[in-house]
Amino acid sequence: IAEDPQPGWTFIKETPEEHAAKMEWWNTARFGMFVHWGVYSVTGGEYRGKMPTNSAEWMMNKARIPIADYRTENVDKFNPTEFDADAFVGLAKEAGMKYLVITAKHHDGFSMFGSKASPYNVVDATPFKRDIMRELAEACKAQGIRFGFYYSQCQDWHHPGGIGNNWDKTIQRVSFDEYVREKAAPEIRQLLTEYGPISIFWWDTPRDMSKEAFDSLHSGTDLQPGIITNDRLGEEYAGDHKTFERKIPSEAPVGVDWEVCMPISGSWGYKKSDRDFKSSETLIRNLADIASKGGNYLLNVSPTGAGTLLPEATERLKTIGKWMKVNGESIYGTTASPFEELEWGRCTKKEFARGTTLYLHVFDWPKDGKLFLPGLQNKVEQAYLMADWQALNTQSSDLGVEVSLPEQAPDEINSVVVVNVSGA
Ligand code: JFZ
Repeated sequence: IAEDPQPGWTFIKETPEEHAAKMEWWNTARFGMFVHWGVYSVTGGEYRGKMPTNSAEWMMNKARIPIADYRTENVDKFNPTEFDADAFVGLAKEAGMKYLVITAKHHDGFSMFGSKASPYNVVDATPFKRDIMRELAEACKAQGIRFGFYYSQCQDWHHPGGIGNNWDKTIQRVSFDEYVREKAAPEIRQLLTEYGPISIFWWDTPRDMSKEAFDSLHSGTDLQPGIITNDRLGEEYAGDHKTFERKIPSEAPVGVDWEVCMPISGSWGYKKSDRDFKSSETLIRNLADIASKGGNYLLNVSPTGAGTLLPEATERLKTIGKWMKVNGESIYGTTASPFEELEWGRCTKKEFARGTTLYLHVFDWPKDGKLFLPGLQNKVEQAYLMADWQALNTQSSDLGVEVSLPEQAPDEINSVVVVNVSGA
């Protein structure tokens, strides 16, 4: 038996050329915002004085909270009056992010939009009554940010046919197929027809399911031509890109489009006690590291029950934005460079008709003023500092190219040196 190039039910509806064209904006963007926001954000991961999990959006499951209690403690109190979609999207834009993906429904089964399939939603079941997905969709459209939905298609701890809730014994079980028919499939169709152009559908998390269930979930995405999906619909489904979780691969993945999703702090959903914020230095270097391997960075933030981000998150996004304003050219539209993790930093690459531009992301500024790029044999046309366009001298040898740097790094976190070379 020959190895099947399209295993299982995976059906490919586009040619490689069509696929590449569809992915072009995504592969140019390199940086997006992930948002975990739901009714779990109200108590910030706390239940009866305990914080049972590092991922606060899992609180209902980890603390085995009955559906009725979850409603009174979280749904009834969800009233994020400080939420301002324009300001929120504006901050993503200021950070240099090109797309935004938000939890339309997480595992707890609560729909953050005016669902017509389930009354367990933000418009019908909370004092807030506003359709958050609509407000964000409109703000993204107005500000030129691509918009996408995260949707937990299998786990649903509220619907009696959803997967995952084995602690609430009051549930009168129905089949998974019924859950798909009644809730998941119609909600997906609604999200993909009533919220304008949707660029991404982010499935989470894969489970075995019947071909019928798979087809009715999957076919929803046909409603948005050009939509990009991740690889978490079902075991049989490759999607358009691979998702890495929390960790950056140490080697560049080949032959696939890929993304790393990572929370800015410890938890995906807002957790009151979580002060595990990654430094701006780590975040900016992560972005360069991922771009140098040809991937996207989907950086998660966690709005509170009030509807705003903590100052720690806002401050970091603004710092990244300042760096991107100067150095964005070294990130957007770049591809993996032939150079692996370099001693002093990373390298991204762009090809032009005139030749190739290498962007050297210098994390550790050399004390002796000599930056060495091992193995580069192309002719160097020019080299300069991205921050101030100051020209730099270079010296080529059999071993590679040495760039002479000024004593002072223009940026303590990541200074970009641009090297234009001939050829590819
Ligand atoms: C899932 C969710 O359970 C979690 O709450 C969060 O939304 C995250 C982004 O996605 O968690 C996963 C899913 C898949 C893996 C790890 C965590 N995985 O494949 O390694």
